[in-house]
Amino acid sequence: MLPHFHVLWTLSMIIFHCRCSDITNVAFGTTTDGMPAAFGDFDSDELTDVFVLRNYGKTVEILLGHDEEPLLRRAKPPLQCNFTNLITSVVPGDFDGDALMDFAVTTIEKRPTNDNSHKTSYTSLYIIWGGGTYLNCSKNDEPILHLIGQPLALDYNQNMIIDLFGVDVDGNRTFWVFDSHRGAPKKISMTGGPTTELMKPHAHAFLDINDDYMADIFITTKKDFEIWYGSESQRFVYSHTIPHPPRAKKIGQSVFLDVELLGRMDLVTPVCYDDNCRDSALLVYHNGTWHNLEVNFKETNDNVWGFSLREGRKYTNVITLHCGDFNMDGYPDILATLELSQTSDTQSFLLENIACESGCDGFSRTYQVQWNALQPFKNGTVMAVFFDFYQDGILDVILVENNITEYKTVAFKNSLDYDANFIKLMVLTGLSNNNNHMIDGRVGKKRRTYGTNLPGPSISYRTTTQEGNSRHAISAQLPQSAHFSLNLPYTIFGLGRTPNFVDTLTVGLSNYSKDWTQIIPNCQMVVIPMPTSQPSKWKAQLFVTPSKVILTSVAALTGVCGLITIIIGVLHWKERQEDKRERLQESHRFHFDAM
Ligand SMILES: [Ca+2]
Ligand SMILES: [Ca+2]
Ligand SMILES: [Ca+2]
Ligand SMILES: [Ca+2]
Repeated sequence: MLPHFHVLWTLSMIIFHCRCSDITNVAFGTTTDGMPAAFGDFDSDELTDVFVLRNYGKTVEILLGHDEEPLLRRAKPPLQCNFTNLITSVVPGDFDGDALMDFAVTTIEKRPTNDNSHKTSYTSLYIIWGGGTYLNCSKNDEPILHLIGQPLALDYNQNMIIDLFGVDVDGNRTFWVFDSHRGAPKKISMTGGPTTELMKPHAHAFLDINDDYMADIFITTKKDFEIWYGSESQRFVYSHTIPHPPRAKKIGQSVFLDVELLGRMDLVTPVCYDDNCRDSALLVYHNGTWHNLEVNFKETNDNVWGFSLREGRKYTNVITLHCGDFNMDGYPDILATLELSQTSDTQSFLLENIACESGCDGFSRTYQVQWNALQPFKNGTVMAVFFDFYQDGILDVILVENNITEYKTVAFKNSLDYDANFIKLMVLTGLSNNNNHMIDGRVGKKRRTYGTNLPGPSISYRTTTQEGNSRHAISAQLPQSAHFSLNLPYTIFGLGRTPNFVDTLTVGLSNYSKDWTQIIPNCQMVVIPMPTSQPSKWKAQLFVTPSKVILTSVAALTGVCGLITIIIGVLHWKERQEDKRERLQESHRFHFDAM
């Protein structure tokens, strides 16, 4: 009886799978001291890897994604580089066009407390050249360039080699354009517009703002926000400024989101109307004015929370929002870290995008703090960011917990109680290199890589919902790269319960675009936009992910088969017993007859 019970128990575990949300062990194993700094698929196996900082922020290491536990683990030998100074940012990208992922690392020297001039706090930038399976750590005394503050990753000249934008040591706005020679990048000044001093920390972004499929630049300055439109001939042309939100004492990191699910990128900015953020708000810039979404930060017990902003602290030194569709209804949700006071524990919360009943400055959507959505993770979380651990299109969450002195990563599994549909899409640089070794694919197939993280593409879809309404959504890939913005290298669109095909999916970059029609939901799509100027030749690789319903059906079917086998076995055994008995009776009868 015992083995049968065991089988049934296992089956029920598969069917009514565990709703445990804390998957730290499954996700990280014992490596929980790596602070997430950036995402990218370093080894080109289609599983996203995490760039983490260890050793008090002086070592950068790549935790490779796996499809078995632990889902993120150290490579053997470890993919890591050590620095003498504190690492401030990590920017993955292909900086030499060999189709393999490299990454930029910025470090900063702590300046003496009595020195307020920026001259002593140069940022040193190093490029770590990647070889697919190994790293070429650069020497600490040989940074490739110096700058002030952190850079923004973009592709200045649309050659799929990643370039950088920032402030040079003389205080000028500068592009650093990389080529295939792995030498010092070409310096190009940004000219033809305002020269206002840039905000530090900044929330610069590289994305298509005016819907021409050419990525533009959004720049945060000390006075206002600037928009520079991308153009084929002159690269970037100054367009206009957006005023800072009026009366805001603190301005957090802006993000671009399709808040109302109308296929429009809105500028969303967290602000505080007082110095210590007891009076926090989430604003959206639309039609020339700032709208207050009137987010209610008051808990049911009357505690009023505000954005956490603590100078010099990991992750909370700026107000950062991390975006993704948590409940797969199509509307982008937000993860933010809040606090009750400057001395209380901080806590990261889900801000769910919900319909606005009244108010919200005329906006049809607002955000509602879900106080318990990330249970059991509560006190002391300083950062939360979306990550798809199981490659199933459902965004889970990586959190960082701070217990007095220690920082520790934990993982939260998002268990939706319904079968939501999605589309997951990643646009690669499309570069390939015949000199590269073939890479082991996940299904044992060897293949060449098609490049890596690409900032700037715009991704949108149009479809008709089950209710017959048309729906248009838009997203930008990797628009930001500095100050732990932790953008994922792919886009996930939640489609709600709509199991229909998506009518049109559009990918646009470098002034070109391509439509794909009738896309099946629950597929993961990788777009290879090569050659850039001939969209008809752009390729898309599809990976279909079986939905939960199918998996449950398979499990149920297996269960039924198992049950039938057991019944057959039992009946068979009974029949044999009966036969035996009959034979015995027969033989008895025979003896009796013979007598
Ligand atoms: Ca990988
Ligand atoms: Ca490279
Ligand atoms: Ca370039
Ligand atoms: Ca949502």
